[in-house]
Amino acid sequence: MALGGGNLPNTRKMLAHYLSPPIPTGTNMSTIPGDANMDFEVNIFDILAVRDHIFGITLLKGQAFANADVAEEFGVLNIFDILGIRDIIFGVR
Ligand SMILES: [Ca+2]
Ligand SMILES: [Ca+2]
Repeated sequence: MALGGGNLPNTRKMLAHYLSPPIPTGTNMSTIPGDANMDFEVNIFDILAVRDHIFGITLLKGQAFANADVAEEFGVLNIFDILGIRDIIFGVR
């Protein structure tokens, strides 16, 4: 198979897209404390998301991590964040 020069521009375009994927704008991103799964609600599913993170099943990243990190120690997700989210759900904090 010859190297198809005609396909090159498209390949480069795809590569550029791969290297710099569109970054979601802040306008539609949840920053609600406790909203670990970024669906604009704080409920049991956020606790499950933090549990999955702690168990290494599905790691939370970026804003999801920041939302989930509601209790000390900050920068770390652990049982205290689960308790903190529970308190948010029950409205006691
Ligand atoms: Ca949520
Ligand atoms: Ca924490």
